Amino acid sequence: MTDLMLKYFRTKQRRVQSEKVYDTQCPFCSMQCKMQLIEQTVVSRKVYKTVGKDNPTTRGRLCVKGISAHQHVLNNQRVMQPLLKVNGNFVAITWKKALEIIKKEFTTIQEQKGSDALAVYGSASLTNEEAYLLGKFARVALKTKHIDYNGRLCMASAATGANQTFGLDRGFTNSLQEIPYTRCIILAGTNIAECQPTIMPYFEQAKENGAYIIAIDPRETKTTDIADLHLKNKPGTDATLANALLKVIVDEGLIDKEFLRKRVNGFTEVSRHLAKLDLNECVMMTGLAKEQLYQAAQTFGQEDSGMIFTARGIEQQTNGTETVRGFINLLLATGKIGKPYSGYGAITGQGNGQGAREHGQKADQLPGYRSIENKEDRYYIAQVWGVKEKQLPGQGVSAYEMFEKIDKGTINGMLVMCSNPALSSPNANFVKRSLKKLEFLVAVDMFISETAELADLILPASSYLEDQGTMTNLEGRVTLREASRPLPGEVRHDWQIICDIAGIIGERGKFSFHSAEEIFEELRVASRGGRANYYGITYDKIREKNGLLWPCPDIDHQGTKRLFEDEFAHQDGKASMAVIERSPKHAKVNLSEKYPLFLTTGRVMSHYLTGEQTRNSPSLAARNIESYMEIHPDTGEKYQVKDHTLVQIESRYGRIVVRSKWSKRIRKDTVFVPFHWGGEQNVNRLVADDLDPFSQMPGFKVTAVNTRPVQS
Ligand SMILES: Nc1nc2c(c(=O)[nH]1)N[C@H]1C(S)=C(S)[C@@H](COP(=O)(O)OP(=O)(O)OC[C@H]3O[C@@H](n4cnc5c(=O)[nH]c(N)nc54)[C@H](O)[C@@H]3O)O[C@H]1N2
Ligand SMILES: Nc1nc2c(c(=O)[nH]1)N[C@H]1C(S)=C(S)[C@@H](COP(=O)(O)OP(=O)(O)OC[C@H]3O[C@@H](n4cnc5c(=O)[nH]c(N)nc54)[C@H](O)[C@@H]3O)O[C@H]1N2
Ligand code: SF4
Ligand SMILES: [Mo]
Repeated sequence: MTDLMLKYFRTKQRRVQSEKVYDTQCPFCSMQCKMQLIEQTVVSRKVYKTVGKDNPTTRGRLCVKGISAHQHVLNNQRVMQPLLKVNGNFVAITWKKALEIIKKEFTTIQEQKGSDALAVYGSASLTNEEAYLLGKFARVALKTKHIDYNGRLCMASAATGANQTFGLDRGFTNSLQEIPYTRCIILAGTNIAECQPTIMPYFEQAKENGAYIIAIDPRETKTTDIADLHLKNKPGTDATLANALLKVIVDEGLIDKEFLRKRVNGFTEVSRHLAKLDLNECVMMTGLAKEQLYQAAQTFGQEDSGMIFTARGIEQQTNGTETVRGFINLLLATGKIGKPYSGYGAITGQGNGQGAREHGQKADQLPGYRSIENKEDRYYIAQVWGVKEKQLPGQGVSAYEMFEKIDKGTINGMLVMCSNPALSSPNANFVKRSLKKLEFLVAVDMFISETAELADLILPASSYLEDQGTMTNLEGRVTLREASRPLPGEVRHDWQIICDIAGIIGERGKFSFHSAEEIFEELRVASRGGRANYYGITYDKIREKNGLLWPCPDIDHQGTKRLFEDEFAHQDGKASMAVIERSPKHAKVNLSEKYPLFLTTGRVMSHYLTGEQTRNSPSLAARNIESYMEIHPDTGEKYQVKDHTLVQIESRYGRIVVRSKWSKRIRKDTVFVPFHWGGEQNVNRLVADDLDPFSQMPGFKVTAVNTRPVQS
């Protein structure tokens, strides 16, 4: 909204008795749209409105989720005090009592079972300061190696793929401003129109400027609608597709030999591998026509510039890392990276999906994208934290693997902060059973989520309206969420809660922060010299520059808009091309007589992740009140599934019941179910527990299932 419009909006409100305006950023996706909550008293009644605020990324735009975000925060379902489970019911207790209970339970577990018997489960919806502090808390206060977070279910394959190929992962190698000027765009497994709606104008401008857009998705979506060419492939066949495209590019002589020679390792092995590849077999596996493969490969290869964007569609696969690398291979082979209007972008998901993967809440990671296995990195961080290198624990296990450890009895207590794994994890029935096995579970949340419901203790956390901190958006821009609304009830900030718990278990000295900015000052130093270097970024500088793209190594540095212009981040400065030969673990996604359909999962515009927030937002809940299964009418007929009826979907792992929705926009061998609902509608009860061997990403995007009408 422009200043003029705002003025008009305000003067129109003649009956307004008082008004407060709070600046903040949207609590949902990685666009991190800047916004204001306008709180007015009108005839003694409070009314609220959210409006967009200008900024370099989203120019004041908001989508429907952002506009309605305040509704869940102001909802009376919000948890306002610490809640203790007593005889199966939650009762309100004081913070003092809550912290004493934590001290007693944590200490007992660790005395009896050792430090690693406690685990921490974090989130990429936390601010950088909180994500950083949670990693420090696990290693320094709890002294456990077990910390991981929900980003493992999100962009772990993209991060691992980029790290392996480039030696660095910043999501986008270029800034958003370059998108309108590129000549060819591949959108692989991303539904930006519903998932990052305010990014769309960049792509629409590119289209107006003549860019050719190729979308890869087993379904037609609002995103594929803008494409010139839609490759409607079989789910889980994207690695094969990337290989096939590269083969055509090589066969047609569309490679950039000079670039490959100077800047890339591994092309010889890749081309040898491609020579063995049978295009007809790729056609059969992907379910696409050969002409479509040629059209896509030739256009991408021939254009002067090009960009590839990937998201969860190709990444949430048991070969997600290799698939990402397969698509990056296309950029390397054609020399379309490190140049204007050419590059790669993993379209990160959560609000701080990028930043929260850089500062140490991953099992194998220390702040600044450092490695917990690297001696030098350990020494540096130990010195920043004021501990001995030997005292830092080693590498723990990934998010889902923590539940396996609980099941086996080697993890006995857990702190879950800002995540709802009972609903969002694969093989959700098992995860729920594991959570129930814990001797002590603390959930830090705003609502009694399906995970919090299983907790012994719930701690009330602050929201995007109250909690100040930095969030790194999808282009790698570090932004400052200025949130200043007073804390309601007994609610505390996540960072305060971390400090409070550290304090009560005897580590107050290393966790004596009084503001988010103080934590950021320590984070800056901890990230200094690391790959994700934030040292040159300060709150004042973010305010002045409207955000800065990392790396920003010193105070005079202005941030880095485009990566890899001269060299990649591997030691020899070269990118590393990968031979992609492993096919997804088809053992469990192979269709069979019993499970004849592919199930894929994803999102709808009006809901966010496990829906805890958006289902508590009346305007959003009303748009989609329940889950559904998208199915092609012909497939529906085949399995006696009529439109708009209750159906059962079954996999080797479980069963759910949702309503059918006929659509000609999906492949006939595939059904789609969003994952924003719990209980009987939780699609993750069906998803297998196989993980990508490099990123430990589950295969959310392909499961073999059957479906039938629910008998009444
Ligand atoms: N409205 C809304 N927006 C969100 C979110 C939300 O929950 N709701 N979540 C945020 C988060 S955390 C994330 S990670 C992002 C996710 O953003 P996206 O990754 O764009 O979202 P998804 O719907 O999970 O998947 C994208 C597309 O992948 C397709 N797909 C499924 N299987 C395959 C496959 O095998 N191959 C290919 N090529 N495509 C496939 C799906 O049909 C879907 O259209 O969105 C963020 N924004
Ligand atoms: N089948 C299937 N499953 C998936 C996916 C898929 O595509 N398909 N996608 C995966 C992806 S990409 C993601 S990112 C994960 C997300 O999975 P989750 O992290 O489990 O999902 P959220 O709904 O974000 O959970 C956040 C919880 O924290 C609470 N919360 C919100 N803000 C705050 C805060 O500031 N502080 C605290 N303490 N609590 C807060 C919310 O109320 C909610 O209960 O799901 C994954 N699961
Ligand atoms: S959900 Fe994403 S696009 Fe929509 S307002 Fe929020 S940050 Fe912006
Ligand atoms: Mo995500």
